[in-house]
Amino acid sequence: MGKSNLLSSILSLALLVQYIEFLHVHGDNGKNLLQPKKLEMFVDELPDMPKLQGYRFEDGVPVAGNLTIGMYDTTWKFHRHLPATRVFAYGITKEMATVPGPTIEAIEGIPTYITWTNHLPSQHFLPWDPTITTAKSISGVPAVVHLHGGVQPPSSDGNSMAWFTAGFADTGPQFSSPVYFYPNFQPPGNLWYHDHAMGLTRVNILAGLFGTYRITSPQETSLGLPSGPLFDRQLVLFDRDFRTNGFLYMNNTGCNPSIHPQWQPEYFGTAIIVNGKAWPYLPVSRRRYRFRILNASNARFFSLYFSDGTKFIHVASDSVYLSKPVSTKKFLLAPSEIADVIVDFSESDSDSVILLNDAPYPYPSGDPTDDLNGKVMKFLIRRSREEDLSHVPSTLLKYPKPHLNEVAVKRHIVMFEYESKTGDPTHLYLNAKSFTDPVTEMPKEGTDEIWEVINLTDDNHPLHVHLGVVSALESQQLEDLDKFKECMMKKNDVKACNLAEHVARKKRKVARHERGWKNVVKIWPGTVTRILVRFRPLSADEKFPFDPTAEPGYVYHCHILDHEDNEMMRPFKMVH
Ligand SMILES: *[C@@H]1O[C@H](CO)[C@@H](O)[C@H](O)[C@H]1NC(C)=O
Ligand SMILES: *[C@@H]1O[C@H](CO)[C@@H](O)[C@H](O)[C@H]1NC(C)=O
Ligand SMILES: *[C@@H]1O[C@H](CO)[C@@H](O)[C@H](O)[C@H]1NC(C)=O
Ligand SMILES: CC(=O)N[C@H]1CO[C@H](CO)[C@@H](O)[C@@H]1O
Ligand SMILES: [Cu+2]
Repeated sequence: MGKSNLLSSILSLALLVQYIEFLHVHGDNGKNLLQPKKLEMFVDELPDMPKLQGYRFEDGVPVAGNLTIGMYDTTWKFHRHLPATRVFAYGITKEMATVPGPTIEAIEGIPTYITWTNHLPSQHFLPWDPTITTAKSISGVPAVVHLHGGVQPPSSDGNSMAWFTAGFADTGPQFSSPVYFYPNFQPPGNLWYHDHAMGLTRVNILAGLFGTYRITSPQETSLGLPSGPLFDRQLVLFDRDFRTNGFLYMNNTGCNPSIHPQWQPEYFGTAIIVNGKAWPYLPVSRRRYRFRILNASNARFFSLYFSDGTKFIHVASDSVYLSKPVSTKKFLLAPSEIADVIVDFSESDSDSVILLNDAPYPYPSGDPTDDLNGKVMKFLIRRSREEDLSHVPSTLLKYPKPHLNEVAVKRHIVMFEYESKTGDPTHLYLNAKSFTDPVTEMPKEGTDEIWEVINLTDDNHPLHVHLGVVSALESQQLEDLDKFKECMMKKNDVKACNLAEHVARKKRKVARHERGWKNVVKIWPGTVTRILVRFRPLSADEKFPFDPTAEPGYVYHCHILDHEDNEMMRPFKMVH
């Protein structure tokens, strides 16, 4: 046995010992699960996460800012009647770490440098799965941060293989620098940062590694929307299950345990958490508020509406403003999608209103919601009316419209799910390729591309493309699906399988509040969805203010975290 073989055997053995120890501690598999109905609703006030400025002032002028944010092994109270829960959380210090992490505030055009540090322990406390393609280290829990919606160079994009452990003791093959550079050379809007380590994203985010990031600009301020810490709030929604002792619960038996001992295709929790509290309440005044609603669930879709029919006025979706406000009574948010809405409580007749959810899970064909996961949070509306100088202008911020005649390339992206003999999913691929297969997509900087995304599965997969912004154009149902799917499973060739013959005539229109530029597009089951991907800034510039062709490139993936980890993610490489 060669030296390196011996070394790798010792490493595998050490990991195995660590893993058996883990199962010993966490192997009760569902015993002592907390009945979520024991948690009284609307007793904790909605917290606001700490804010960090991603810029500094020099002589009264904002200039580039430097932050150091750590990942800590700490605890968090998710409900006043629940013991403190062990979490992994982002913060300036361990004492200041929160779930979600601090909100980072940046200014358009003023760069932010962030040094991300890892203070996580040697072992994870959630059931990761060593049999999927995953980052592994005996020196600690691998982690790496991706700023979702951010336009940043490849080395600062949080490539899944650029992970590192505590003290940078061990690093993934694509790791280059501990300092990340965020140019903020993009329009004002809502972003979020979260863990992106290969094969561990679902467990690291479930453990608490995510937070929001917003970019503002003077142009945005002049719109006159509700503003300031009281009236412009983040609402970060996610779902979790707990044990009676407060521990996070994640089933540690996979759906195909003989193939993948732990991996499950979708995590759902019964308790609905907003800004780190289960079913919180927020006292509000009779006036307009702005809510930036992020779905940070692993797999739960939210279809949100108010108990009294109060409307949402959408002003932006994901990281980009809409050109005009769009009013809805109900809307669907996929994992990692962001809705930025204005809500006017002065229109309400009652003194409280509940934010409800009725999206089946998995979406769209799973179980209906119930009394617990059908409720999100409560707003207590004060009697007195308050002066409200905010307003919603009839036009917001305008960006270049998708131009089909400028399209350089058309690609097909096909979503596959593979099953074991028992019919349970084993893994998911894009274009029938694993993450580690060689790069097949090489978009040219400064161009637009059409991607026809074909969903051959039963789930709605939110597709996320790093660096580029996307715009859904239309989607069409696929007919005679079984035949097409069978052919694709064998040949993986849309031409040979006569895609055109399977596309229904009728086109499904994109919802009005989703017609702008986005970072995540919902791909409905059994459809072909045409999306425009813009590989250039949203300004008039054709080039990014950095070299997007550098290593390690970028990725695109499904944003159901359990899918992304196994392995609904592919690399792409920009070229000049
Ligand atoms: C955990 O998952 C396994 C496999 O899918 C399932 O049989 C079991 O019932 C689950 N346990 C709980 C407590 O849900
Ligand atoms: C901020 O970080 C960058 C990159 O490491 C460095 O070049 C710069 O000098 C730092 N600025 C300050 C004020 O610390
Ligand atoms: C959040 O996103 C997940 C994953 O895409 C999705 O399953 C879930 O329905 C979304 N929830 C809400 C409230 O939008
Ligand atoms: C090709 C394929 O499997 N399509 C499925 C997509 O999703 C729909 C709705 O869930 C299913 O009915 C199709 O069979
Ligand atoms: Cu998916």
